[in-house]
Amino acid sequence: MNYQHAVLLLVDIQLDFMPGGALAVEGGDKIVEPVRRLMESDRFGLQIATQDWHPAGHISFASRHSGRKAFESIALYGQLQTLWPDHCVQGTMGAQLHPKLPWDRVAALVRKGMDPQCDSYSGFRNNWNANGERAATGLAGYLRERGVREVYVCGLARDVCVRWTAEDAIDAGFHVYFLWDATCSVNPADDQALQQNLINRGVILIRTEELKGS
Ligand code: VGL
Ligand code: ZN
Repeated sequence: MNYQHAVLLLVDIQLDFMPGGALAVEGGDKIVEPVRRLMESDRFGLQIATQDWHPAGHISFASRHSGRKAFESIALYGQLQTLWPDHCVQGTMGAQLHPKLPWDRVAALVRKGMDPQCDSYSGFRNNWNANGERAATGLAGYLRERGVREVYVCGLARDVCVRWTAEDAIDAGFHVYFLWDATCSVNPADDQALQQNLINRGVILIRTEELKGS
């Protein structure tokens, strides 16, 4: 085992974020092969997945806000909220984890975005609620109790849920590695700025082929 105190955190690798899905990330399916290799390598002492899992009519859906279109932003609880197409609705096909990946290897699944009134991008904390707080999911404590010190993030979308997860992991005190080629952006035009932001936050950007034993 190369990375004993490390978790591979698999963020939102779900059909709705794949080409043809409700909130398709262009080229999102290109991550499936590198992610499969990571999952099957047995390099990580622990593998954990997140799953975006919204109730129908979720606050983040443009369809909930009359006169609004998907990808517009509104003010919500004093913060900017992007409005999304309906996606990852609990129990639907689009919410399913990608069927070509070996999910049996995952020790726990963190479902997020279940609060009808609050969005949740990160696996560690919800977005801000009406009280101006970001509720913890318990993942940081879970990982600490398991002896994890390093968090390796991959999945979709690079510039939304993977980014927020990486930044929260930094804030929770973990060493964070961002597996760049095992992620893909909703908005690739902003990738350079995203790289700089992540580096400034202390996130280490790496490619999957740079991992030991690959
Ligand atoms: C995501 C937008 C809305 C993601 C989830 O997984 O990146 N993006 N919900
Ligand atoms: Zn969502």
